[in-house]
Amino acid sequence: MEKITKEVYLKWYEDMLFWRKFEDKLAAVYIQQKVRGFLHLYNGQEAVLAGALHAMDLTKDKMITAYRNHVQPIGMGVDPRRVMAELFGKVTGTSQGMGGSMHIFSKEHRFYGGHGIVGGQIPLGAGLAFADKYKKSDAVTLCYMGDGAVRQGSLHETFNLAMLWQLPVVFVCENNGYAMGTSVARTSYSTDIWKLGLGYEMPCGPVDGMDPVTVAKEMSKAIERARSGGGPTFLEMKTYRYRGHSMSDAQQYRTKDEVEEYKKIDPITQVLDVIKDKKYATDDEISAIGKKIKKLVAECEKFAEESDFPPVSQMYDMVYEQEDYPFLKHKL
Ligand SMILES: Cc1ncc(C[n+]2csc(CCOP(=O)(O)OP(=O)(O)O)c2C)c(N)n1
Ligand SMILES: [Mg+2]
Repeated sequence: MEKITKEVYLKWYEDMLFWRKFEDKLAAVYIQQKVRGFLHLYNGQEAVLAGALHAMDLTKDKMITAYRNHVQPIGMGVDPRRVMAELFGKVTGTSQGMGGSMHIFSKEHRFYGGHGIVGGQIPLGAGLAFADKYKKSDAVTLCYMGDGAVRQGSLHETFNLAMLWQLPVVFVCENNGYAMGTSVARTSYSTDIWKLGLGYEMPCGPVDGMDPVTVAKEMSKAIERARSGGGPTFLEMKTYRYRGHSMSDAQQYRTKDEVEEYKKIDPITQVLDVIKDKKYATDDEISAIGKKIKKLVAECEKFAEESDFPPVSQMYDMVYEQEDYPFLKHKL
């Protein structure tokens, strides 16, 4: 893993703050009904992504996750304006406005979604890794899932085969404490989710998911193991989401005090504290980062707002009809 230098701290601060503000903007435009359907935000969990990106080789490694998926593709290089446009359902979006919030996807940047079926991405992530092994590539797949998703049976089938075939994959559980309104403790006898790896003799362990330094170090070990033919790893990132499960969540399952406790170990604040303590940036430089981010978020909104909705004819592009299936051109 590359050293965690002053530049890395500054990048982490800028990236994580941008992701947070980008999603705050999404929450605001959702209330204005400019974004429809479901909207699941990542606020609080940013260190899991920032640390992972530092450990990855972004020229070849892959990522797949569930529906809390707006900022990961941005981290992997997708134009944030196109991500926002996708959420607005516009033709300039990452899937021409046909996917929406839960289905951000970029083959070019090796971000494979964006999945609404809880745990659906677990076998798919192993499949991506299988393809890389088969093609003798040394790329590694990061396969994310929530604490709710680990209770799907497909996790066990996938873990068994991933170990049997020694696939180059890192399984990451983002344990944010809740699956919708249900806490881990209400559904699990053992709340140490990482121990699920033990049954398959898969290297596994818990990680402080609020600290990007710890995440980067543990991710790096797992990625290097996978890249060098050592097979999969299962990491449980202990993290927290500040907002509700999706936008319509009265959050009666937790107290405001609990949320405030976690905000004391907020990843962005932790990184900013290091920047200030070590004098990596002056107050003016820090506020310049904030202004730059505000401008970029506004640009994303303007781009999405001013883009067109897809033409009606696009609706037929993805519809198959038996007669000439699957090569039928749209009719308009
Ligand atoms: C197979 C399936 N069952 C149920 C649902 C409904 N559902 C959507 S999100 C969710 C909770 C998942 O929680 P977790 O895996 O912890 O992810 P988080 O939302 O916390 O990121 C459920 C039950 C679904 N989408 N798919
Ligand atoms: Mg969860």
